[in-house]
Amino acid sequence: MNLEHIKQTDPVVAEQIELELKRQQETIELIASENCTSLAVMEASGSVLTNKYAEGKPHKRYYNGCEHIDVIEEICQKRACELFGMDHANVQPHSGAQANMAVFMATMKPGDRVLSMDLSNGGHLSHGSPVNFSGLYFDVKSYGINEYGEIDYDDVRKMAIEHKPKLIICGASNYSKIIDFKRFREIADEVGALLLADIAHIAGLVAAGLHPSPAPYAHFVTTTTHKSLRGPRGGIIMCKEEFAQAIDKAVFPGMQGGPLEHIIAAKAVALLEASKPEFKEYAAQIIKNAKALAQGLMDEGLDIVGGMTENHLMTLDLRKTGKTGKDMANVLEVVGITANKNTVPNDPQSPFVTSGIRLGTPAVTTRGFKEEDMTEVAKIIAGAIYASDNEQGLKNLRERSLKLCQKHPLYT
Ligand code: DSN
Repeated sequence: MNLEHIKQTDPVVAEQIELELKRQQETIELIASENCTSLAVMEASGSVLTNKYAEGKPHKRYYNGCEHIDVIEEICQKRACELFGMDHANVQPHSGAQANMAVFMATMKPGDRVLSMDLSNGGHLSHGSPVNFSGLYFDVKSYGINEYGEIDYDDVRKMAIEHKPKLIICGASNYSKIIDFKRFREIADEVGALLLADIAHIAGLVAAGLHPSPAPYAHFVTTTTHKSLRGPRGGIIMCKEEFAQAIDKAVFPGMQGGPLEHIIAAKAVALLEASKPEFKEYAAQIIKNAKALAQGLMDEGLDIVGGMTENHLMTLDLRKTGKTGKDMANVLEVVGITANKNTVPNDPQSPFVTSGIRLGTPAVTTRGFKEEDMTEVAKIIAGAIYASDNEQGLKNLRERSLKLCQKHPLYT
């Protein structure tokens, strides 16, 4: 990676970038929401487009000099619509949270009611957490998952009938089963609600046709672009044509100023990459790797919430080991595996401690990990959890994880 100019101008920042590159190269990344972009995506996001103000929409800008920006943004919109089968795309949201915020703004007034998945059951902060704008300004009712780690659709329906929400949100940050978008739409129709599918986590799987698409059912589809879709950090909103104007207005001038056109270019590149046959193979391997990891962990005697995963992630349930998510995520870091603590259903621990660890395979799959590597990763994880106090044992495990990283080099 060429850092020649930063090194001259700001050696302190340059050094930290180099160290971060080394950290990414030498650790096994199992944070389910992270990935490693292509160099093409990175070049676009570090391009001269960062210099340009382009408030407004293609051909309706508040600034001059947008002729190239317009082409890029239109290509990005078109690719998003084609890949996900939706009528309209706004590719300007800076993040997934802002994409969701724009849908709230386009569809509701403060105080209106939303039905969404509870954060501690796998939902997202911006779906109605009391500490987020969504929970502060809207009346939120939440559904969760049952003891099998699944959404109970009958319960969602019951809640929808009881609470009559204006907006129902499906899609999650930590849910390992296939989401039944059709069922959600039937529930929404029964109570006259609009349906938002937030596919941030599974976007790459949906793009590859390996998870059912929400397109025939959802009025709005939001996503981030940096998770399984493997693009730059950012968000996209897609919707049916009838909502296009309201969505565009909510994004700008509703909540954002100038769009990040360098990131929009990088989103366009990522969307093109995601439309290729190689990406379908990549997405299929993400799922195979997740299943191999889950199987490996269960073979080591560990519990997974809901058992076998159906997508790219899973939550390790540590309750029977007597260890906490917080401590074990730190121990995994010692052995060169990055993951995050996560609550499990009916977690006896607080959200800051937790009894679980969320694990996902998009990033390691990008590096080229295959099923046999995931079985080794499962053994390293289990070894670290069972022998978390054995310093020499952890050192040995660290060497094994480093070997896997060297077997699958990143950005070399
Ligand atoms: N923080 C992301 C995740 O880890 O799932 C969601 O925004």
